[in-house]
Amino acid sequence: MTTLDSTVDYDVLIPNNVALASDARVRRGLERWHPGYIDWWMDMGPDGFQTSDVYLRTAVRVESKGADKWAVFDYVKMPDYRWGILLAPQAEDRTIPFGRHVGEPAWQEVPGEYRAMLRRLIVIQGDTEPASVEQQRFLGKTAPSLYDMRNLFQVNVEEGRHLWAMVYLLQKYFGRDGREEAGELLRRRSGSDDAPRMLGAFNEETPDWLSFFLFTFFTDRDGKMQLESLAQSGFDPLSRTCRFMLTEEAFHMFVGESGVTRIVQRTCEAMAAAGMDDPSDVDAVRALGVIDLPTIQKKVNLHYSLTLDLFGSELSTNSANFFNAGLKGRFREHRLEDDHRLLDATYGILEPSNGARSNGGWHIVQHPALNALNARLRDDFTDDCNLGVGRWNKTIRQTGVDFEITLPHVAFHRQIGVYRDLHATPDGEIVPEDEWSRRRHEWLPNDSDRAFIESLMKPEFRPGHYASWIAEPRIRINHKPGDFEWVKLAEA
Ligand code: BYC
Ligand code: FE
Ligand code: FE
Repeated sequence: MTTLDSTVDYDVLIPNNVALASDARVRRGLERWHPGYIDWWMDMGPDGFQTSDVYLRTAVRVESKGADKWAVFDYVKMPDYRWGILLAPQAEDRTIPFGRHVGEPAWQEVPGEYRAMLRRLIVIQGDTEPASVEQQRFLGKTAPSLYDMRNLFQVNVEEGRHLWAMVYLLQKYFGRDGREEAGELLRRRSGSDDAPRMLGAFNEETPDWLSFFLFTFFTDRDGKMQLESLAQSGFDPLSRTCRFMLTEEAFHMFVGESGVTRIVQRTCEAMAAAGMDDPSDVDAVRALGVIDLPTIQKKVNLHYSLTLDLFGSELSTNSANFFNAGLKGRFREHRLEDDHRLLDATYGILEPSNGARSNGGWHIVQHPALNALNARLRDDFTDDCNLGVGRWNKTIRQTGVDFEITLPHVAFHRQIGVYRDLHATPDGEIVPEDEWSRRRHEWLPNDSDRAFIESLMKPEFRPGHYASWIAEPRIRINHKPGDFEWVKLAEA
C-alpha cells in the first residue's frame, strides 16, 4: 500500500499525491504522455488566450485542514497550469458498498474478471473531459466580461485535469492497453466525422455564452451524478479520484447556475425599466439588448434533453452489470437504506399508455430496479436540476415579471432510450412526426433565435464592465473587487 499525504508534491513535472516519485513505470508513462497533452491543449484549448495571465485556482491539497485551504489563487498562463494527479485520502478498511461483493474489502487492484468493464467506464468518463474543452474553445473571444472569461478558463483547465485523473488510472492499472486508450483520448475530437467523442452531447456545439452556462448547469451536472456513482465504486482508486473531482465540479455548476441567473435578472430588470410586462413580446424585449425569456426556455429545452441522453437507456443491462460487479453504484449509495443488491426491488418508468404513436397519456411501469439504474440516476439528476430552476424562477418573481422556466417532459427530443422513437412536445403530448417537425421551432432554438443570440456575442474586455445582456455578479471569486483584472490580456 502506498502511503499518502493530503499535500500535493509540486517540485516535480507532474504534481501528485500518489507517490509518483517512487513509481518509475507509471511516472515514465505519464511523462511520455505529457507532451502530447500539451500539444492537444495548444491546438484544442482556449483559442487566442494561451499567453494571457489568468487568475486561476490550483489545488494544493486534497482536503482543507484548519486554516489551510485546498486551493491557491494566482495569475497563471494556461499552458503553465500545474495539472496534477490528486486522489482523495484512502479511507481505512473501506468495503465494497453494493452489488454481488457488498461488504468485501474494496479492491486496490483491478479485479481480472471486471477489467474490460472498468476500463470502458474510465475511458468514457475520460473522453468527456477534453471534449468539453474542445466545445468551448472559441468562447473566450466573445466573453461578456473578464470575470466570465476567467471562469470559463478555470472550468477548462479543471476539465483538463479530469482527463489527467482518468489517464493516471489507465496508465497505472491497465498496462499497455491503458496507455493505448490514453493516446486515443488525445486523438478523438468533438464533432469530428472520423474520430468523434464517444457520447452524443459531447459532439454538439457550444456556440454562445447562454449555451455555455446551460452546458455547465446541465451537462456538468451529469458529470456530478456520474462521478457520485463512480465515487461509490468498489475499485478504490476510481472512488478516490472521483471524490476529489467532485470538489472541483461544484464550481462548474456554480458558473452555470449563476450565469443563467444573471442573464434572467438582466432581462427582467430591463423589461421592468422599460415598463414592459409581456415576456412573450419577443421583438420588443430583444430591442432592449437582452435575451427574451421564451428563447432562454428553448435553450433550456435543448440542453436538458441532450443531457438526459447522456444517462444511456432507461433500461440497461450494462448498468445492471456495472452495479452487480460493484463498479458503479447509485447516487449517494451510502445514504440509501436497502440491501444494496436490488435483488427483488422494482423501479417505475414512465411509458406511453397506448404505444409510441398515439397520445393516450402516460403510465408508470415497474421494472426490475437493477435494469433501471440509468433511469433512476436520471431522475435524481432531474430533482437536482429543479432546485436550480426554482432559484431562477425566484429571481424572475422578485422583479415582478410573470414567467416561469420549466424543464420539458422527459420524453421530449430524445435520441437514446425508451422515448427515442416517439415525438413528444415539452408538455408530454405525443404528436405525429410531421406535426413535431413543423412545430419544432416553437420549442427549440431556431435560426432567427440563434442569429439574435449571436448578434449579442460581442466581447467586453474592460475590467468591471459587463455586456448588455448579463448582470454583474453579486458574489465574486475569492472576494476580489469589482474592477479586478481577472485576465491580463496579452498584447496582440
Ligand atoms: N451517446 O446500456 P446503454 C462529464 C451507448 S459527463 C452515444 O443504454 P449504458 C462531463 C453505450 O455506450 C459524465 N452512445 O447505456 C460533463 C452502449 O454502447 P455499447 C461522463 C451512447 O452503457 C461536462 C450502448 O449505447 N461519465 O463528466 O448503461 C464537462 C447501449 O448503452 C449514449 C459517464 O458517462 C450516448 N448518450 O450507459 C466535462 C460515466 N448512451 O457498449 C465532463 C461512465 C449510451 O453497446 N459511463 N450509449 O458499445 C457510463 O456509466 C455509461 O457508459 C453511460 C451509458 C451512462 C454513458
Ligand atoms: Fe470534469
Ligand atoms: Fe465539469
